[in-house]
Amino acid sequence: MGSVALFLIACSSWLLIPHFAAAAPRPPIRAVNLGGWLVTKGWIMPGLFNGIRNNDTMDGTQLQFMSGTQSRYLVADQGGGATILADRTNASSWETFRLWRINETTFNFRVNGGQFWGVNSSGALVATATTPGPSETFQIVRRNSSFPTRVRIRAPNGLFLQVTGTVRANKVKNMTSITADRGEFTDWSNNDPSVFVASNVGNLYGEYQICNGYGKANATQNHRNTFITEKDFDFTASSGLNAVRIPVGWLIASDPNPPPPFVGGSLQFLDNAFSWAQLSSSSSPANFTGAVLDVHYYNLFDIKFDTLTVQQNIDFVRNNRSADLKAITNQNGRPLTFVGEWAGAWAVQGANATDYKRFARIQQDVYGNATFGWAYWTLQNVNAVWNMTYMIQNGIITLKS
Ligand SMILES: *[C@@H]1O[C@H](CO)[C@@H](O)[C@H](O)[C@H]1NC(C)=O
Ligand SMILES: *[C@@H]1O[C@H](CO)[C@@H](O)[C@H](O)[C@H]1NC(C)=O
Ligand SMILES: *[C@@H]1O[C@H](CO)[C@@H](O)[C@H](O)[C@H]1NC(C)=O
Ligand SMILES: *[C@@H]1O[C@H](CO)[C@@H](O)[C@H](O)[C@H]1NC(C)=O
Ligand SMILES: *[C@@H]1O[C@H](CO)[C@@H](O)[C@H](O)[C@H]1NC(C)=O
Ligand SMILES: *[C@@H]1O[C@H](CO)[C@@H](O)[C@H](O)[C@H]1NC(C)=O
Ligand SMILES: *[C@@H]1O[C@H](CO)[C@@H](O)[C@H](O)[C@H]1NC(C)=O
Ligand SMILES: *[C@@H]1O[C@H](CO)[C@@H](O)[C@H](O)[C@H]1NC(C)=O
Ligand SMILES: *[C@@H]1O[C@H](CO)[C@@H](O)[C@H](O)[C@H]1NC(C)=O
Ligand SMILES: *[C@@H]1O[C@H](CO)[C@@H](O)[C@H](O)[C@H]1NC(C)=O
Ligand SMILES: *[C@@H]1O[C@H](CO)[C@@H](O)[C@H](O)[C@H]1NC(C)=O
Ligand SMILES: CC(=O)N[C@H]1CO[C@H](CO)[C@@H](O)[C@@H]1O
Repeated sequence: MGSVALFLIACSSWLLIPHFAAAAPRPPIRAVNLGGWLVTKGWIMPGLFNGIRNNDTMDGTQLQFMSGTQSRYLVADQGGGATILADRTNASSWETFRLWRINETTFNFRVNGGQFWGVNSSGALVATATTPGPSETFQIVRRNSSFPTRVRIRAPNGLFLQVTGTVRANKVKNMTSITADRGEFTDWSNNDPSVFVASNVGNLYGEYQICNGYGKANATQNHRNTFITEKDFDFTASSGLNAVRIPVGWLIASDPNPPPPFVGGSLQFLDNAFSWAQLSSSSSPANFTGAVLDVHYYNLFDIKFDTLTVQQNIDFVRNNRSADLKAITNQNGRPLTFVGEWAGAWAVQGANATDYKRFARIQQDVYGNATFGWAYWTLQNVNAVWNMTYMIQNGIITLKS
């Protein structure tokens, strides 16, 4: 591809590396996002989490706990700042606890109001601390791998939480407090007030979770080495794309020592990217100066798309999206407009290859009017429609014609 230029969009969290011979970058950009590479995302590459023990309780997981003896949910009374009870028939936000993961078995539990579980001096479970420390640190002990959601919770004092008192018949609310005073023995039955059934009602799978889950020694190097390689750069260039957009995340600024649990070293991979794009390290990168308006267009993530047919999706792009793009593109062409993310994905079920081709075509035509250009989301992805390599290799997206 000859020499290429690198330029940096000031104040935003991605880099664009063009694949063309001129020294200075020139719109229109026809790019693909290297999403999921330096900033990992679970849905792009779920297999990344396979090596993490207890990967169903990553940092940020939301759990609800049903007491075996009471058949009631644990609740942060008032949503937080008070005691924890075990008397709710239904679970919603006050009954949902968000994990801060210290390691595979050890967590802080954050309640809806932002406070953390702790044990007060009478031995009762409360949610009053606003920052977690050792006395807000609990362990989840699972029965075994056949019953992974049957759990006991070991308090900071080494004893297990148990429900004290019982819910009276016909009473929705009852003073069933939780105390940290149950010993090691359990038969794991519903007669043991220290046994709870945990349900997972929300997960997070991203860069933080990967780094926190694997630990610094061993977190992301392998993925960074293998997910995107020189071959991908050869492929994008030979397919007719003229740039790659690389989401980098704010923490690259503190490389090589980002705050824990993040793992440094992503700058080294950017260096690799520059050399794969045949940008020699001695060549002077051109700075792109001037604002670029970066918009993301997906026919998803809004209920209005749920019921659209193939043709309605296409018409929406042709009419509504082009009007939207026109509205943000001033007559003088400043700021430059960039459809920094789009994809062939939609809510249509059972579409055939022709439908996908038409949808990709209309988007390229409309987004081709963006004055700076566009970038597809993403180059590599386990989901075929989000995987531009797949879309190009299977003729659904065509760039050269
Ligand atoms: C967790 O890891 C196991 C294998 O160890 C895998 O089967 C499972 O899909 C992973 N779960 C997630 C959510 O990544
Ligand atoms: C601990 O919390 C329980 C339950 O809210 C409460 O009854 C008890 O008075 C508290 N103890 C202290 C010392 O605050
Ligand atoms: C719990 O949910 C059920 C079904 O969703 C509902 O019928 C019931 O009224 C709810 N109970 C309370 C106490 O909110
Ligand atoms: C998790 O952290 C706790 C508290 O620091 C520690 O006692 C425990 O050994 C750790 N467990 C693992 C598996 O690293
Ligand atoms: C889990 O415990 C139950 C009851 O003790 C037992 O039947 C089952 O085999 C155990 N499963 C594993 C994987 O250990
Ligand atoms: C973690 O490190 C061990 C030993 O170096 C290695 O075998 C393993 O593949 C690494 N795991 C990941 C996910 O990189
Ligand atoms: C790009 O910007 C940086 C910082 O603003 C400056 O030091 C550098 O000389 C610029 N490079 C070029 C090629 O203009
Ligand atoms: C597209 O724009 C037309 C005309 O402004 C409007 O009536 C229609 O509701 C829009 N379609 C969607 C799906 O928002
Ligand atoms: C694909 O589906 C469309 C309807 O969405 C239909 O009109 C067209 O004939 C189908 N094409 C092929 C090749 O099956
Ligand atoms: C691109 O913009 C031009 C000028 O506004 C307009 O005539 C044309 O229809 C647009 N093309 C598409 C596909 O939206
Ligand atoms: C993307 O698609 C290509 C072509 O089908 C495939 O080789 C590659 O493994 C896919 N990427 C991922 C991350 O699954
Ligand atoms: C507030 C309330 O209803 N408390 C009751 C909870 O259940 C215990 C045991 O049945 C009763 O003694 C409490 O009066």
